[in-house]
Amino acid sequence: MQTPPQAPTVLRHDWSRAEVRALFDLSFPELLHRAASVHRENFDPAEVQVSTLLSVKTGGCPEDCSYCPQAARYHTGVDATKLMSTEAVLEKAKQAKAAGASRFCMGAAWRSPKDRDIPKVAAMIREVKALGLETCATLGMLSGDQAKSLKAAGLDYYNHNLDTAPDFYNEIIHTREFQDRLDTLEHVRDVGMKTCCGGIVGMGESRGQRAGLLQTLANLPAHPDSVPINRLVQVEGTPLAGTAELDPFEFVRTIAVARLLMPKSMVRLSAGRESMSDELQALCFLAGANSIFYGEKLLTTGNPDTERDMALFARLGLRPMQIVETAGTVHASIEEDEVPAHTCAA
Ligand code: SAM
Ligand code: DTB
Ligand code: SF4
Repeated sequence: MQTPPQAPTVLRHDWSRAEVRALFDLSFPELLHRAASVHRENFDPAEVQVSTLLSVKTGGCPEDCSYCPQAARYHTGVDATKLMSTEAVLEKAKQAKAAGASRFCMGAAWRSPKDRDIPKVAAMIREVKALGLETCATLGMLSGDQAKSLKAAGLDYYNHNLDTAPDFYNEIIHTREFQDRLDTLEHVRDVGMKTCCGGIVGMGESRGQRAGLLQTLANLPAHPDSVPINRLVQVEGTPLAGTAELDPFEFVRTIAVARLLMPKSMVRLSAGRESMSDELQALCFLAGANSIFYGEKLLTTGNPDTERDMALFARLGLRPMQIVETAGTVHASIEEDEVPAHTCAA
């Protein structure tokens, strides 16, 4: 069977599900070749952006996300904690910076922050930013005013995932709508903050639904600046524990298609790395992943040891992306206006 021809196109926001599905259906070598080509047109393929995560408020969440160990309704052994102090967060951020991270992401197990929480998180953001780190937060749904306050505190990125395709969403989450997620992303974009938005694969969705997730992400009014692709971390006690494992090559395909659809975005090889072989991770970098979570813990579950990651970077000739500091702002070394108007294979 003939593969679809490779035609250069501009950044697109009008992908059909069939077009995205056709990319998934390419032969593995053809798909990886196209993704690797688009990757190097837009980035130095030896550079990987490195983010460290910290759970600043763990567990006790009222939502019912079927994958999540922090939902209060599942018995996962995660103890609920209060919001951490700014001092304790700052200490962790200093450690992350010393270990080589360029971005520090603060996560809270909230459906949405209460207005009274915003000044506390804003203080954390100001202090972390003063260290010269890029700042990211993931706190649940945000109102326009909350987004404005976080932006004013110096928040660079807001992480809010679509998680899965619109037509699989109701199998996974019942306590908030897909549209609620789109609304939060709009509030974040409207105040000029960068978006970090992706999803989880390996939750029992079909290939067509993986295509649907990536199609929805690429068709947002602006491509997310960072696109985390998480492989489900199965946690005992959550409804998704025991789900059939996703074929590792299908995970690599998902990374490759994300790279093709969103050529200028940082595609992050996110949760699930701890149980991946070095060879599988290398395939993900070849497929266009150029960002990772770094540090022994994600929010509540494990991540590879920093020693293992450093050894992998050395073996693959990869290096952490440096951040550039300009007046009042920090950003990764590759800026939109420095990269060529990219093309992508469709
Ligand atoms: N509570 C906030 C929210 O849901 O918007 C922010 C934190 S929440 C833990 C951030 C993201 O982590 C989720 O949207 C989901 O994509 C990811 N996540 C949570 N549990 C996961 C798991 N077991 N495996 C993979 N990704 C997971
Ligand atoms: C994202 O897409 N993945 C991260 C981050 N954004 C917040 C979270 C992964 C969480 C994995 C399960 C846990 O450690 O609790
Ligand atoms: Fe709560 Fe976020 Fe976990 Fe959903 S993903 S249960 S909103 S912490």
